[in-house]
Amino acid sequence: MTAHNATETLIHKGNGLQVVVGLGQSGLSVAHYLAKQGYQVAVTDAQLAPTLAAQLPDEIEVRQFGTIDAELLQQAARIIISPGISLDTPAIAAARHANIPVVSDIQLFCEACMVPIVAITGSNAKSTVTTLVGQMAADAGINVGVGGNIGIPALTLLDNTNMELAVLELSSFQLETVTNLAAKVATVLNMSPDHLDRHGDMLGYHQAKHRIFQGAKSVVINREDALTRPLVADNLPKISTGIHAPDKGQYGLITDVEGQTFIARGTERLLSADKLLMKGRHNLLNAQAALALGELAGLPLESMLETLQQFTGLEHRCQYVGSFANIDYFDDSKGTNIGSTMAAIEGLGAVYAPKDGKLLLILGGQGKGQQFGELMPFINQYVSQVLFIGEDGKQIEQHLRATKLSDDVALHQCQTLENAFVTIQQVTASSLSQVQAVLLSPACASFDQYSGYAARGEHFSRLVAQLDTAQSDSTIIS
Ligand code: UMA
Ligand code: ADP
Repeated sequence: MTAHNATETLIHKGNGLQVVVGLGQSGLSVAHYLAKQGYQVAVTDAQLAPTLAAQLPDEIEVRQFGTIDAELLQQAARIIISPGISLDTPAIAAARHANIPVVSDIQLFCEACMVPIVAITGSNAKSTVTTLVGQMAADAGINVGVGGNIGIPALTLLDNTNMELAVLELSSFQLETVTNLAAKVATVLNMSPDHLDRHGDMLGYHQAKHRIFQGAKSVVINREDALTRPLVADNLPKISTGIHAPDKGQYGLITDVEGQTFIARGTERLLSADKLLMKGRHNLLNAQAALALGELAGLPLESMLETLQQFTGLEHRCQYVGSFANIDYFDDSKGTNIGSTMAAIEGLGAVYAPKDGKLLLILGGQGKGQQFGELMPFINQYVSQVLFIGEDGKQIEQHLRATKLSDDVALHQCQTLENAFVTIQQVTASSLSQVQAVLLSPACASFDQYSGYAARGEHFSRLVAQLDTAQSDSTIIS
C-alpha cells in the first residue's frame, strides 16, 4: 500500500488510529499489544528497512519507513513514541501542536497493569537495583515481572497473566511522556548529569525523572542527594537511605568501634557490609534502596537479606574479573558518565586506601560533552595512575590538567585498551608502584571503538585473562 493510499484508507476508517513511532524493541511490543487489543495500528520509523519489521503482526498494513511520516502522525488518535525519539522531532512536535496525545509504552503498561508496580529511575544504579528487587521478590515466592529500560519491554510483562508484582526500570526518555504512573513505590535513586543533549539542561532532566512520582503510593529517597526528593506529595509514606547512621525506620550505615560497617534499619544492624558479594560503598546504598523498595512493596525482610548475600552484581558494573601479580582488576565498563565513575573510584578506593593501595584508572571513549575536571578530587584521593583511551582521551587529559590535579598522579595517553595493558605492566613493575587495583570505569560512551559497553568490558576481561596466560607461558619457559 502506498503512503498516500494508506493514509486515505485510514482517514476513511475514522477515529482511533494508533501510530507507533519507532520500530525498535519497544515499538514492536506496542504494535503487538495494540493490534491484539483490536486497535487500528500504523507504524513509522526513520530507517528504510527496520530489522524488526518482519516481526510485526500481519494485520498492520500501514508501515511508513524511511522517514517519520508527519502526514500519518496528523491522522493519529494517539501516538506511541519510542524512548529513543525526541519529542522535538519536527513531525512529533507538529502532532503535539495539533493536540494529538503522545505517550510511551510505559503509559499503556500502567493503564493496563492490574498489579502493584515498583518503579525505579536514577542516573545510575537502575539496572542493579531493579534486578535486585526482582530477585528479592522471586526469592520470596512472588510471581514477579521485571522489565522496562533494562531491556525487556514493559508491555511484554502483561503476557504473564499470573504476575503479582511488576518491577520497572524507567529512563528519563520513557518517563517524559508518562502521566500518573501510580506506582505502589517509586524512587529516583540518584541524580547526576546525563542525557542533557536530549533534555536541554539539568532542570529538564530532573523534571522528566520526577514524573515517576506522579500518583505514587509511597517513595524511597536518597538522603545523600536532595535531587531525589519528590517536590510534591511530601505526605506520602517515605523511607530514606544514606551513608550515615539512620533515624528510626530509615536505612543507613552503622560502623562499630572495630571499624566493621553494617547496613542498618534504625538502630538494628541488619547485615555486615562484608557479607555482600558486590563491592564498593555505592553498592551499600544500592542494597539499602532495594531493601527499602522491597519493604514498601511488602517483601519479607529475612528473605530480602538472604537474597542480598547471594547477589553477585551485574556484569560490567564494578565487576571483579581477576587478579594478577597481586593486583585486582575491575570491569566497570557500564560507568559511562562522570557520576558512575565517581562512585566507582570512591567505592573501590575506600577498599584499598586502608592498605595504602591506590587505583590505576582507565578513562575515555566518547565524552558526551561532560566536564571531566569534576573527577579531580576523587582521583587525587584514590588514584595514582590515569590511562586514557578513545577519541576524547586527549580532551579528558586537558580537563584534568586544568584542575588542581595532584602532582602525584601520573597521566598516560594509550589510545587503545591493548596499549593500556602494556602501560599497566610497565607501571606496576616498578617497586614504587602503589597500584593495588586496576579499574576500567571510562566515564564515556564506547561507540568510537566498540559496539557498546558490554563489548568494551569483554575486551578488558580478555586482556586480563591474557595476563594470566602470559604468566604461565613465562613460567613454562623459565
Ligand atoms: N528511531 C527513529 N528516529 C529517531 C530515533 C530512533 O525512527 O530519531 C527509530 C530507530 O530507527 C529504531 C527505533 O527508533 O528502529 C529504536 O527505538 P529506541 O531507540 O527507542 O530503542 P528500543 O529498541 O525501542 O529500546 C528502548 C530503549 N532505548 C532507548 O531508550 C534509546 C532501551 O533502553 C530499552 O531497553 C527498550 O526500549 C525496552 O524498554 C536502552 C538504552 O540505551 C538500553 N536506554 C538509555 C540508557 O539506559 O541510558 C535511556
Ligand atoms: P543504570 O541502569 O542506571 O545505568 P547500572 O546498575 O547499570 O545503572 O550501573 C551503571 C553504572 O553506575 C555502573 O558503572 C555502576 O558501577 C555505577 N553505579 C552503581 N551504583 C551506583 C550508585 N549508587 N551511584 C553511582 N553510580 C553507581
